[in-house]
Amino acid sequence: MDSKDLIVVEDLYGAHNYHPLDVVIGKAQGIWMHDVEGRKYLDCLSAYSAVNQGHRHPRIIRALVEQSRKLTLTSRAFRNDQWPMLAKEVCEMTGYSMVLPMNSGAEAVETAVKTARKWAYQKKGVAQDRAEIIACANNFHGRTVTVISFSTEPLYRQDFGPFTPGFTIIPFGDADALEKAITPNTAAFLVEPIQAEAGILIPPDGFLKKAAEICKRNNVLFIADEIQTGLGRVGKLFACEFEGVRPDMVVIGKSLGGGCYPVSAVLADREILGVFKPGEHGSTFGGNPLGCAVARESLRVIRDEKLVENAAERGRSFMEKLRKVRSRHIKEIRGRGLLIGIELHPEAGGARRFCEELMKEGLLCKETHDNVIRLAPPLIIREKDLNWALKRIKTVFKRLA
Ligand code: IF1
Repeated sequence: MDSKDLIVVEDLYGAHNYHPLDVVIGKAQGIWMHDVEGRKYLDCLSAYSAVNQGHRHPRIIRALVEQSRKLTLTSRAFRNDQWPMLAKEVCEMTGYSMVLPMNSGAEAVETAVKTARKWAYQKKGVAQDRAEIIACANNFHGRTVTVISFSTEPLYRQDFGPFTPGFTIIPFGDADALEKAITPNTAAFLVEPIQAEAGILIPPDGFLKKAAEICKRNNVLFIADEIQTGLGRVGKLFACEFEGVRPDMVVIGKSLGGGCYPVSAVLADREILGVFKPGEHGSTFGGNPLGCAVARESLRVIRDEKLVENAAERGRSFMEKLRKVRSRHIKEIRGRGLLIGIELHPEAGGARRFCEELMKEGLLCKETHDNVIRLAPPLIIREKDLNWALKRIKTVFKRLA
């Protein structure tokens, strides 16, 4: 079937909870994707950072295939030989002493919420069912009912109530507001160190550090959602490192699965993740040997190929070059590492039409929040491919001038 037919079939049978660009990808390798007609595109989204190692990384695919020939799933009713090794390796790489594995990002965020609540009752002495968690306006942490209960985006909440209570919202980047929002019942502060969905928003300098200090002073857990920013995307292993902050709990996902298998996790020290006793939490596929083998190799690729360093260097030079693009439509270029946003003036007519033009030039990008073009290629990208992308971006800005 060609693209046209596949789009008709998808729209007929598939629920319409997305509005994708009309490009139908049939295969991909590295930074390149090919549609079913054979047209080639540079992937500038990386499946929202899930494909940081590039599409079908040979080592990750080998780990997937080899593990699938031996053992794929036992459930956690029995032990398997991959989970212990992933647990050890992810802790050694990140400096935490415990890890709890899940599958999707939203599930891992739910796990962090459950952990924080349990910790509040068992360790902090909060009265039953009184624990509060503070989150930020314009957050994105996933789509489950509890997670959208603290979303501030009406689109994500409309007709999905009733919602889970126990969440307070403060403006992103406002440390004073955090301090004021804390009560004796506050269990945790949950934050994305860079708000990606909200338009690649970087908090004011010093906010994360101040927030972490406020949390420490008030015996409140500082939880970083690094699902999108973590594992190298922003040019550090974790975005919190920009301010020297070590969160009490870190949530990771996306590229932990190397772009081929969903793996997420919550990282923390023993005083915190140690609150779980057998039977209190879990997931059929969480910690499964296939996912763990993939995650182990995905982490090794990040380390061996120096993807964190590459994201930092390529990101710096790409952002510099983007800042030289002259267009009356561009309001600001911002980002860290290879998580970059081009914010357009409202008069530009929205980022979507730019993404559609970029697609015609062979660049697949996704707008975020109407006026921001998000650029987030796989972290394996080389300078010459970014130059190729830059040329296409210039062409489109000239065309839509
Ligand atoms: C979709 C956004 C990106 C995340 C953070 C948790 C999750 C995500 C910081 C949940 C997921 C995705 C999911 C994707 C769109 C996307 C997204 F624009 F919606 F916000 F990346 F920027 N925390 N982000 O970014 O992880 O349960 O999806 O595995 O289509 O909803 P998940």
